[in-house]
Amino acid sequence: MRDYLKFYIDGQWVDPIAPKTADVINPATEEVSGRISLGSPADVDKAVAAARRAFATWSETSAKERLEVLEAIQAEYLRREQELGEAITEEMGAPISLGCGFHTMLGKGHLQTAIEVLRDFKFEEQRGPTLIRKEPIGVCGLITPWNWPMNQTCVKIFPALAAGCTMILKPPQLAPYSAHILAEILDTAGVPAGVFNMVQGSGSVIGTALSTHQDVDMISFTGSEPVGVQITKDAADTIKRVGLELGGKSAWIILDDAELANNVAGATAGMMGNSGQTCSAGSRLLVPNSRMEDAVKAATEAANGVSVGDPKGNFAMGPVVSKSQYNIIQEYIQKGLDEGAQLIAGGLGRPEGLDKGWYVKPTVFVGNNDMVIAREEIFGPVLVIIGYDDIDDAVAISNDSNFGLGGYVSGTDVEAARNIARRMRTGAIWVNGGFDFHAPFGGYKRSGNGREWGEFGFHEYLEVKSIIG
Ligand code: TAP
Repeated sequence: MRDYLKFYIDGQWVDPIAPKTADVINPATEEVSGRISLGSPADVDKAVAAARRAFATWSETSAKERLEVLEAIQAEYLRREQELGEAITEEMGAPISLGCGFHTMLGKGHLQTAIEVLRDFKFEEQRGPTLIRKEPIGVCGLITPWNWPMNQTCVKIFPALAAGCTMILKPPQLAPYSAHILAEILDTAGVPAGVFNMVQGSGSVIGTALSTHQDVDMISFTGSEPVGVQITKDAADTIKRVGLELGGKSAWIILDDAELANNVAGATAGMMGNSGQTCSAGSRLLVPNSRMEDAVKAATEAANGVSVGDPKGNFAMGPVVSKSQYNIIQEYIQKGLDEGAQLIAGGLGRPEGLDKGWYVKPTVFVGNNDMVIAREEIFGPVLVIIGYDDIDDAVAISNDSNFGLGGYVSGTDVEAARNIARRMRTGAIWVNGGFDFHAPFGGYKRSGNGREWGEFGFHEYLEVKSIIG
C-alpha cells in the first residue's frame, strides 16, 4: 500500500491544509493500492505564493546554473527509473515491460532533450536595431492526464525549468504515484525551494484553482477536449496563456504500393499498445478498397494475436485505467455494433479467463468515416478500418475529423508518402515509422493549440520582448 498523503510545496513535504483522502485503485485487480490527499484551493494558494517567490531568483539564474540542476535531476531519475516504471504499472495498468520501458524512457528522453536544447538555446538575439529577448513567462500551472504519466509531466516540467519558470504540478488522481516519485526526484536533486511544487487532488478543485488564479501566468494542459474548453474559459478572466494538448482520431493511411499484411498488422498491434490509451494512436486505419479483404485478414490475425493479461506478467496489453474508462469503451463497442460496423476481432466484454480487472478485448471494426466510432475518440483498444478509392479520397477521409493530432502514412515511395503527409491537417505525421524527441508535437483543430517536445516546447514557456534602439 502506498500512502502518498503529503504535497510538495516550497521545498518541503507538507500536509494538506484540510485533510481529505482518496483511494487509488489498481486497474488490474480492482483493489485499493494506496491513498493520496485531495487538496483544496488554499493549498494551491500556498503553492502559487511559493512559486511566485521563487520566480524572482530562478528566472534570473543563468542557463549554466539551470543545466546543472537538470543534470542533477537526470542522475536521480536514472537511479529511480525502475521504481517509476513499477509505479506506472500499478497506477494505470501498463504492462511492466512498457512501464519500465517506453513509459519511463519518454520521461528520460524529454529530460535529455531539455538539456540539449538549453545548451544551445539563444535567449537573446539582435535583429537590426532590435534586441529580442526570450524571458520565462512566470508561474505555470501544469495539469496532466494518466495515460502516459511520465511523458506528460516530463514534457512540461523540464522545458519549463529550463526556460526559468516556476510551477505547480496537478497530477491525475488516477495515476498519482509516478508524479509523487518524480517530485521526490526533484527534491533530492536539489531543485531550489518553490521552483517546483506539486498539489494532488481533483481537477475540478485544484485544476480550477490554478486556471482561475490571479497569480498564475500560464496553464499547460494535456487531457480531454471538454476539460480543455473549460480551462480556456476559466483562464479567460486573467488573460493567462493556455497551452492545450487534447485528443485525437488519427488516420493511418496504407498506400497502394505498401507491403500490406505487415503494415496492417503493425498498425493494429500499435493501436492496442498502452490499451489504446494514446492520444496520437492511429485509430482510423485507411486501406485501399481494392485490398480490403487482405487487410481484414491481417488485422484480425494481429488483433487476435495480442496477448492480454496481468500487467506484471508477460503480456502485450494490460487493463484500461479504470471502471469508468472500461464502461465508456464498452459503450463505444456497442455503438459500433448498433450502427452496423462489421466486427472482425474482439467485441464486448472481457477477454476469456479475465474476470477481474478492467481488461478489454483488442477490437477491430470495418466501418465508414461517418460512424460515431470513427468520429469520436474512444481512448481504448478499438480500431476502425475504412476503405478508400484513391489518394484524394484517403486524404479527404483523413482530414474529415474534428481532431488533428497525429497521422501515419505507410508506402514504398517515400516522397509520395511525404506529399500525402503535407496534405494532412494534423500536427505530426509519421512516414513509415520513426521517432524524434526534437520533433514538435501538438494538435490542429480540436486537438489543441500547443507545441511540446524539443525546442518548440521551450517557446510555450517564454515571453518575447523587444528592446529597440
Ligand atoms: P481529463 O479528464 O481531461 O483530465 C486531464 C487532467 O485534467 C486531470 O489531471 C484532471 O484531473 C484534470 N481536470 C479535470 N477537470 C478539470 C477542470 N475543470 N479544470 C482543470 N483541470 C481539470 O483527461 P484524461 O481522461 O485524464 O486523459 C485522457 C484525454 O487526454 C484524452 O482525450 C487524450 O486524448 C488526451 N491526451 C492528449 C494528449 C496530447 S499530447 N494531446 C496526451 C495524452 C492524453 P482529475 O485528476 O480529477 O482527473
